[in-house]
Amino acid sequence: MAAQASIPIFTNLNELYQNLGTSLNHASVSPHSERWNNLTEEYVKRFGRKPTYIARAPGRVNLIGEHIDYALFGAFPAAIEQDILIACGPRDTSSVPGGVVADNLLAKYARQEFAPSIVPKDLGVPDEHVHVEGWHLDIDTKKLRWESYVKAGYYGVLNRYFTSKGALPVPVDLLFTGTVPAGSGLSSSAAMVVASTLAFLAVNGKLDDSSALTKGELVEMAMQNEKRVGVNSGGLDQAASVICTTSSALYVTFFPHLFAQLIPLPPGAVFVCANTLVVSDKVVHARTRYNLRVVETLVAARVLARRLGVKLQEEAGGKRERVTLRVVLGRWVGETEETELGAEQLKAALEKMVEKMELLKPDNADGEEGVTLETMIEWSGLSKEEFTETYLSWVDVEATYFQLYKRAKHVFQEAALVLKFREVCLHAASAPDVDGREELGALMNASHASCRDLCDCSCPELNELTQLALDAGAYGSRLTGAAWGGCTVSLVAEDKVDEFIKKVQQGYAPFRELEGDSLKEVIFATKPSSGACVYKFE
Ligand code: NG1
Ligand code: MG
Repeated sequence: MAAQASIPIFTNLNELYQNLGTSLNHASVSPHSERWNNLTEEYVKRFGRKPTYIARAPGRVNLIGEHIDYALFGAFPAAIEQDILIACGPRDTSSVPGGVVADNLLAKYARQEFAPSIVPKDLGVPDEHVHVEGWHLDIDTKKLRWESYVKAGYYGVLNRYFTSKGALPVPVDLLFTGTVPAGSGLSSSAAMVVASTLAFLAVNGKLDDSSALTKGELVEMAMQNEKRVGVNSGGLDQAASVICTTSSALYVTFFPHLFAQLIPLPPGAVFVCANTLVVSDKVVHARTRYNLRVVETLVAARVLARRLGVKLQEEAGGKRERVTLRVVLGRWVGETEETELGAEQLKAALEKMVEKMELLKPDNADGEEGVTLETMIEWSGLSKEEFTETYLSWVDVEATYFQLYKRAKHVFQEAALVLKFREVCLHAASAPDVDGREELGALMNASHASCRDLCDCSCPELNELTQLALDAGAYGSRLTGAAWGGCTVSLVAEDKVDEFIKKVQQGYAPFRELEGDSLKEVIFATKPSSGACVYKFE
């Protein structure tokens, strides 16, 4: 299984460049060497010695399956060429143990210095690897700060591998460079966290032996790490950034545990990303957007369980459960550990469940199809205190009306679309006469509609850009990532890409004046890139 593989460590740059593949966005055959060499040279200039490693993690484009990873349903991302690179090396040993100097080639991200401290117990998000005492780093969860992602990556490494008694973490110098646009839905944040996690692992000698982490373990670690920034995300981005390869997209699912399957895309299918240029600041808006979706989805799962007669753990004498929609679905159709639902059965169950969504619709909606906090608490069957402890104490959210019906319906429908998308790709790969692109396009359009109307994570510019893409001949087009801005992804015939890009450029006002590299930064074709890796200087 793809998640069991070990993390690639290269000692030969040509092999590494080959693994990264050719670029769709640069004319030169080896577009990589310039960036990697430049980063190394700058490191030497700034820190006075060569780095010992460079860690790389790519951004990703999610082709379908939005806002369902945290309900533990599968998504379908591919890694993209745009990535984060971190050159790193130990500082002289007289520095503070574990102290970090983090510098960035982009001048707008100012140099940061910080050091971890040992605290009696973990102060952040609970983490199974944190022992009685834990390492602590101050992370600002109210503002978007670039070093927060560096600290988040460091957190897991510190608390998994170091105690106050054994060997201490080495002090490190880091130099960052990146090509994933921030706030564009292409997951610069996960690329930052994954690359940082890898850099700290590498400098501390934790990748040296063959018993080092598997890709799956790195994903789990990066997932925990990224939560420290204040967004309660699922694992889609980290899985894509770590596990993807140049030949395929990734079907990744999270129940009962992380499972990743590489799936080839049909020949002649090119995915074009177009950036609305509306920057989505997920951290600042987390309480009314992303984290609110997480809470709405979880509460919907509890209410649905009660209304379908699905048993919660506490009814069998267990602890109060924060059940997910995936778990409710499984229990509803009698899934057990031994009879885990296959893709076909899961799709059938999802379709049956979508029919049940009326159960979540209020007779007298307080607002649209939404309900107030009071109604929601009543529906949950919990006291106000119990409800707060289970659903609100670990996350900050705000809404007048909570949309349980719309969110749950989105999740089940979208999860079914992902399975259909996967099926079409597999079918097209096994039968040369099957094209598949029209069908994939239709599924992407359905997903966009659901994100727009039920998940409410679109915005006027995303709707405009997807429509322009369809008018310009795309098979399908949708928003990608958490959204409320950021990018669209469109499925386009390989031989029509240039024409497509021209048409969209003419249609979308913010693109009209752009040319050359500035245009390529906002609308570009992608093909799957390879996942995270490390280069070791010898
Ligand atoms: P982006 O696009 O990186 O903000 C977020 C979440 C994912 C997933 C998608 C929506 C993070 C790190 N990632 O992605 O887990 O829920 O939104 O499908 O927050
Ligand atoms: Mg992100």
